[in-house]
Amino acid sequence: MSYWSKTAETGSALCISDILAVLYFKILHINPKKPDDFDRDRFLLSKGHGASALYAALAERGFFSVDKLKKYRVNGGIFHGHPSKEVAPGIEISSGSLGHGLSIGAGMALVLKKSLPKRKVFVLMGDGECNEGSVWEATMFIASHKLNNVIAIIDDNGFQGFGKTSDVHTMDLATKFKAFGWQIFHVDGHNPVQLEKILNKAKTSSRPCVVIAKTITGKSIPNIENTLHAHYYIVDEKTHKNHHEK
Ligand SMILES: Cc1ncc(C[n+]2csc(CCOP(=O)(O)OP(=O)(O)O)c2C)c(N)n1
Repeated sequence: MSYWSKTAETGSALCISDILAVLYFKILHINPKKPDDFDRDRFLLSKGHGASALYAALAERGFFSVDKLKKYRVNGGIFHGHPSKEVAPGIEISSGSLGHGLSIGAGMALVLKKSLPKRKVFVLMGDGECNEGSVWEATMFIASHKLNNVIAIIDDNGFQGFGKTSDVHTMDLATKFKAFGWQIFHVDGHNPVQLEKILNKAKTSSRPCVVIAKTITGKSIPNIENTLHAHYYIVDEKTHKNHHEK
């Protein structure tokens, strides 16, 4: 999709693709034929700039046809660089302005807890996104309302827009979430078996959970993996061909 549209944020999408594959094929209680069914789990992509991974997961899961992915970020296209709820079924929220997904998820979880407590709200955030103060207001709110139907997932790739996350703002995410009363899980964000196991465990917790997933920005394109450049990289002809031939 990056190659067709000649647009970036490639690394930010590749690092969450394994997480989305496990969520959409193993974890979420959803029905592509009834995308608005109240009795469904919700998945909120709070780090909206990883949108291409979300569109691909929704297409593969049958919410719309895979050909539509060619309509990503092109003139006359359908899919924007950040998700818009209106453009296709299965997109739960419009996102892109970082730091809002967990608050929106908190509201959804509060309603669901009263009406359908077994349904979960999953919110995927970036590690850099967790610099936003609103994330911590939501964290407090969720703990204080005992919303154990919230599962936050942090894409912990160690990078954000302008550098390494540890250089921009030192934060021990696990200690912080723990201090607010959340249950913490660590997982390799590229190991589908482990991801499935941990996410299923988080579903049975009596507390709100955060799954800190160690990921690699630019995963699967060796020359950009684990670099800041992955964020801005546009897939070139050679890389596109290599991946197609595989
Ligand atoms: C409120 C807000 N501020 C700034 C941006 C610009 N921005 C887009 S992506 C990004 C980096 C986010 O880092 P992280 O959450 O770690 O995502 P990753 O780099 O891992 O994809 C920033 C600052 C934004 N989208 N929203």
